[in-house]
Amino acid sequence: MSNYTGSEIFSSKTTVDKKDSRLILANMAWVAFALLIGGTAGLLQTLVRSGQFELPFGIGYYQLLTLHGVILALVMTFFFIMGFQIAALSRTAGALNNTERRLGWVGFWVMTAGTLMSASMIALNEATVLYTFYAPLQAHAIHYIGLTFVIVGTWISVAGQLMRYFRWRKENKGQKTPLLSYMTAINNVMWIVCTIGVASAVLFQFIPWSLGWVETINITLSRTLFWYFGHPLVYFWLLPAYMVWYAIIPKVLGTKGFSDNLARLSFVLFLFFSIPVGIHHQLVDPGIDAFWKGLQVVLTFMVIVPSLMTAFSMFAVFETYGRKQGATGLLDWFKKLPWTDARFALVFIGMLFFIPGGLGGIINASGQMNQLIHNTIWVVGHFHITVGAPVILTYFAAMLFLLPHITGRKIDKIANRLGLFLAYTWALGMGIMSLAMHWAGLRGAPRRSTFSEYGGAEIAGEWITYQVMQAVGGSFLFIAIIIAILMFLKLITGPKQTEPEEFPVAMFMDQDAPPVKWVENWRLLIIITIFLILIAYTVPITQMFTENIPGAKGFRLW
Ligand code: HAS
Repeated sequence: MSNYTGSEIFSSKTTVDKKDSRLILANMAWVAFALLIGGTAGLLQTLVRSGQFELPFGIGYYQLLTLHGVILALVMTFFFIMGFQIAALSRTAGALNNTERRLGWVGFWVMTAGTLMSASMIALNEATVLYTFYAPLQAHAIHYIGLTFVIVGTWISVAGQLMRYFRWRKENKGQKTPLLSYMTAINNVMWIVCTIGVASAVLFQFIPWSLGWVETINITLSRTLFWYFGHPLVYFWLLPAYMVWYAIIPKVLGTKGFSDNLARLSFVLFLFFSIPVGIHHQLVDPGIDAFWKGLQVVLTFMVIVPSLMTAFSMFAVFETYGRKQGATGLLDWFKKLPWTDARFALVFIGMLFFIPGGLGGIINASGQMNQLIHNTIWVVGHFHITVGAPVILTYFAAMLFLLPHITGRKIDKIANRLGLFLAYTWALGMGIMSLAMHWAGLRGAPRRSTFSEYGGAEIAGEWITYQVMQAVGGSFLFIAIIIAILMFLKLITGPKQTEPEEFPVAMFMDQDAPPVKWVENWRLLIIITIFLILIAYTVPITQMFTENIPGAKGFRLW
C-alpha cells in the first residue's frame, strides 16, 4: 500500500510503465500524423477561400474545411487525450494491469478504424458536412458510422482508465487519490455523460436517415443533441491542458502548486456545469423557448468560475516562484519566470491567449451580444484562441516531456530550441489570424463562406485585408506545424539515456490537508450532474416532441 497523501507518489516509482508507454506512443503517433494532415488542410482551405487559388480534382473549400475540423478538433485531440490520460494514470496511480491496458489498445484500434472510415468518406467528397455535421447536410452513412467508432473507441479506452483509477482507490482505502488520476476520472465521467447526446443523434437520427430508412430528420432535436455533447467537448479538450497547468507546471518551475483542494473543486465544477449549457450555441435557433435559452446562459456563467479559479491559482504559482527568485516589486516576478524552458514558454503563451479567448467566450455567452457575433467569423477567431492556442500549445508542452520520458531519451538543447521556436511562431501566426477573424466578424463577415458567396460589397476592401491577414497568419501556423513535427521526431530519436527524462508532478502548498471526502463521492457527483442536466434539458427537449414550434417536427425523431 502506498503512503501517498497528495499529488505526488512518495515511492521510487516515478515513471510511466514500459508496456503502457507503447500504448501512449501509439496514440501520440496519431497526434503527429493528424496535426500534419489537418494543418495542411487548414492552410489549403484559407488559400481556396480567398478565391485566388484552385485545387486539382475539384477539391473545394467545404471539403477541406471538413477535413481540417474533423482531423484536428476530433481525431488529433481524442488521441492526445487518451494517450496523455493513460500516461498520467500510469505515472501517478501506477501501471495499468493487462485488462486495463488491453482496453486501451482495443479503444485505440476502434478509434483508428473509425478515423479511416470517416477520413476516406471526406476524401471522396461523400461527407462534406463540416465537423458539426448539421442536418440537413447529409453525409454517406459510413462517415457517421466511422464517427460512432471513434466515440466508442474512446469509451473503451476510458473504461480501462476508470478501472485503473478505481483499483487505486480500492487498494488505498480512505486516502486522497493522486491529483492527476482524479482529474482524468472527472474528465472521463464528463465524457461518458455528454457523448450519450451525440451517440443518440447519430444512431437514431443520422444513420437511419443517411441509409434512406427514413426520409426526414428533426433538425432542432439533432442540433440540440449535438450541442449537449458539443460544449462539454470543448472542456474535454481543455481539462487535460488544465491538468498540466495545475499539476505539472509548478514542478517544472521547481515550486509547489497553489492548492490541491482548489484544483479538485474546479474540476468538480466542470463536471457539473459543462453539460447543461449546450443551448448557448443555439441562442438564435428557432424551436427553443427563450426561458430555457436564458437559463442555460445563466448556467454558462457558472462554468466560467472554475476557469477564473484556475487563472487565480496560476497567478499565485507564478508570483510565488518569482518571489522565491528574489522579486520584490509588484510585477517584477514576471521577468524571473523561466523563459528559456520551452515546457514553460509554450504553456505560458497559451495562457496569455486564453485571456482574450475566455473574454470572447463570455461575450458569446451573453445573450444579446451573441446576436452580434453568431455565425460570423468572430466565432472561428474565438475557438482558434481557445482550443487552437492554450489547449494545443499545452499539448505540445506535454509532448516535450512525455515523448522522451516514454522512449527513454533526453530533451536536448535542439529539442528545447525547437519548442521555443514553435511557441513564438505559433503565437505570431495565431495572433495575426485570430485578430483578423475577430475584427472581420465584428464587421459582419460570416463564418464558413467564401468571398464570392458572401458578396459583402460594403466591406469588400476590408475583406481583402482580413483575407490576407488570415492567409499570412495561417502560413506562419503551417511553418509552426512543421517545427512541431520536427520537434516530435527529435524527441523520439534523441540520445538514449539510462534515467528517463522527468515526468514532472507537483506537490501543493496544502499537500498535507486531509482529503475532502465529497469530491470523490461519485454517486453524489453523478446525481448532481444528472439533476442539472434534467433541469436544463427536460422541458426544451420535450417541447421538441410535443409542440408544433418552427424547426421541430411534432412527436418525431425524423
Ligand atoms: Fe467557446 C463557441 C462560450 C471557452 C471552443 N467555443 C465555441 C466554439 C468552439 C469553442 C469550438 O456562449 C464554436 C463551435 C462551433 O463550431 O459553432 N466558450 C464560451 C465560454 C467559455 C468558452 C463562456 N470555448 C471555450 C473553450 C474552448 C471553446 C475553453 C475550447 C477549448 N463558445 C461560447 C459560446 C459559443 C462558443 C456562447 C457559441 C457562439 C455562437 O454563437 O456560435 C468559457 O469557458 C471561457 C472561460 C475562460 C476564462 C479565461 C480564464 C483565463 C485563464 C488564463 C490565465 C492566464 C494566466 C497567465 C494565469 C474566463 C485560465 C497570465 C499571466 C500574465 C502575466 C498576464
